[in-house]
Amino acid sequence: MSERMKIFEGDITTLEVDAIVNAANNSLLGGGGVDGAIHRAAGPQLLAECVTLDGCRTGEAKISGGYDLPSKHVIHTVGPVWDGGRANEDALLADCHRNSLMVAEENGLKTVAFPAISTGVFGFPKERATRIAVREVRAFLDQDVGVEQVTFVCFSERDFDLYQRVLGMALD
Ligand code: AR6
Repeated sequence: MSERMKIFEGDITTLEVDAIVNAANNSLLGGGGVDGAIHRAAGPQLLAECVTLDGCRTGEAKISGGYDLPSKHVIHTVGPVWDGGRANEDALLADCHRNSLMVAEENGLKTVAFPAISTGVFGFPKERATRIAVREVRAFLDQDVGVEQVTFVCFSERDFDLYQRVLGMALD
């Protein structure tokens, strides 16, 4: 299992995988954070395709091409905005991971990379989000699916250490 879940510290737009997941917003028309970085690196054709996708509900996921990115596809998901834990945030964040992986599976993709969805602008507590992300990815991979490898992309050393700790516990 440890070979099927990896941690990478750095910029998700540099990864050569079948799909990188975007932490988008309901419009799917771009934004700041990792969403902005993905649109910049993919080029204007990504936005042109996103316009045709008709938005995305929180917790759901939609796929597009990767255009100028080294990854073949982008799977856009919309994480919950943290509201103190009173607004079903945990379940919605779990849905983001599960639905992104289901979209990958439906499209025959084998390698997928996730950023730490909702933990930037949307304010989800990092450790809580990391535990949910790892639990959902692990449960999905345990079903013996076509997706072979999932990379958790950490944008700081601190996030990398957190993922290492949570993954270590998950694998005990
Ligand atoms: N590669 C990997 N991770 C990154 C990168 C990158 N290039 N850039 C940032 N991160 P955020 P959210 C990390 O705010 O909280 C946008 O405006 C970052 O350090 O990008 O889901 C959307 O349009 C953090 O750990 O996403 C939405 O409106 C993580 O990515 C809103 O922000 C997520 O931070 C979504 O907010």
